[in-house]
Amino acid sequence: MSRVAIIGAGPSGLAQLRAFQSAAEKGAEIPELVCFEKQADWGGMWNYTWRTGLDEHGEPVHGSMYRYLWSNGPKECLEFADYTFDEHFGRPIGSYPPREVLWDYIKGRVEKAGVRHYIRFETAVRQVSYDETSGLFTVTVHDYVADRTYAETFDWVVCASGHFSTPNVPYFPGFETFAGRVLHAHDFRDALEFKGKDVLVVGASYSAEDIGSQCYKYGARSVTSSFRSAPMGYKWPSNWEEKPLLERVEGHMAYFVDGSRKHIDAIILCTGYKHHFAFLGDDLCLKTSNRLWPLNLYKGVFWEDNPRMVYLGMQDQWYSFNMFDAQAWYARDVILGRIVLPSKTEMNAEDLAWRAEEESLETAQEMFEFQGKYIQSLIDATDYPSFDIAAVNKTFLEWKHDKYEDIMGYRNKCYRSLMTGTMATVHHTPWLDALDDSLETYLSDEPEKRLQTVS
Ligand code: FAD
Ligand code: NA7
Repeated sequence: MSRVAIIGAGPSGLAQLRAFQSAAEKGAEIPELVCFEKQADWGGMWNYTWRTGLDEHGEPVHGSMYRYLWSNGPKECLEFADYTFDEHFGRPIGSYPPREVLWDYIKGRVEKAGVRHYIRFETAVRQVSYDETSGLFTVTVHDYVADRTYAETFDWVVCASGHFSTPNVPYFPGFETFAGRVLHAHDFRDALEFKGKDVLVVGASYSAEDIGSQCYKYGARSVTSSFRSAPMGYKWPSNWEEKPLLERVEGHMAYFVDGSRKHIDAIILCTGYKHHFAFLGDDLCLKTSNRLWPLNLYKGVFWEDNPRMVYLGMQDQWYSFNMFDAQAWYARDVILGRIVLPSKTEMNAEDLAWRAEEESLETAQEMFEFQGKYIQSLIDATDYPSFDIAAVNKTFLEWKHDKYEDIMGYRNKCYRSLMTGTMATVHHTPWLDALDDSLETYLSDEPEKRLQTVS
């Protein structure tokens, strides 16, 4: 029997386990699966940790999520086609659930599928190498529970280790003597730390927008966001100012390239992440920036130099959970021999055609439509339940519009499920007033009482 190693039990790795389990449920013979997960529990990024820096075993902390994080897009755009929100919660909920609620949903599907026994927790992958002669991969891991390093061989490796954990940290002159705290978004955990402070966020994408909004919501005195290419351009609250790129800092003063300056207590670098695979050598290692079409991956999944090396979830993400599913189902069918891969030349030609199209995209709408088209091409080839991708694109468009209308209020909006037709319900407390992000409070019927610490 062939053996498949899956690296990581986040949404992508779990999608791979669920894809195989669903085939087995329908009578298929599946390979032996071993999923290595360095954390003690599943859910990847959605499994919150208070830790920063190194974890309890000395491994780099994977988590970049922070307290009070609510979904940054409508849940209707990420819904699993084979396990709906209705099925999980048994009733409609809001469109922008907090992290813990989404984690619960992710767990619900894999608990139902019964795939936990495939996972070796607290086991970090140290090295993956490929032997041309045997055609096998050797995966070397460290089992922290037994404090033992061992190696096993596999026919396929599925790398689902995520790409939002290794921070991209630029340097600005004066950082070494800045009078406040400098941190990257990866290490941000609790906005209350910045209550009453003048906060500078550097960057102009999701993390800058959301971490700045968190700081505003939990009582920062002011928020300044500094962009390199273009401002985010939302209608910010009066104590939020967008500035061009930071030039340098001196004491508590930040200087910007337009010559302006501002008093700052803390700097949060929301400057993105690096695709980083410490366990891979150059022959197997994906090297890319965060973009919609990384090169050398046929179907966005198969490493063209050695297609038995599979990558899931490596694209920049408009779509997330259901895209990982589409990829995992496709990869499963290749591994099961149901789909045969074309020649390397053909794979590469298709890859380059997607890249050329990606490079022609200009607007956000074109970008999520591109990703939707890609997902459609994958699900058309497998038995993953089909869903209305054009309608998901429409929901993305409304979401973009809602954000430009009201950046601090868009999370109060509701959308219809594209899987079940169920309309989301208005949450009992508007997002800006909802300070407790626990599952219990979110799912209760009572409007929230304000957190003692903030009032
Ligand atoms: P991850 O969730 O990162 O999981 C990878 C897993 O691999 C982890 O469990 C990790 O421990 C494990 N791993 C890594 N290296 C090793 C190793 N060497 N050995 C063993 N195991 C290893 N997406 C949305 O759809 N909506 C959102 O609102 C949203 N918000 C986000 C907010 C933040 C702050 C961040 C950082 C991301 C957000 N995302 C959001 C994107 C998020 O990354 C995806 O939703 C999803 O978690 C990606 O799944 P993944 O399995 O590919 O990677
Ligand atoms: P992104 O989306 O990759 O964005 C990174 C941002 O950081 C982007 O605005 C970049 O500016 C900016 N950046 C990168 N390097 C620099 C330097 N040197 N100076 C100034 N600005 C810089 O990462 P995010 O963390 O926002 O989002 C990642 C995921 O986390 C996402 O999926 C969310 O769901 C949560 P640019 O526009 O390139 O000029």
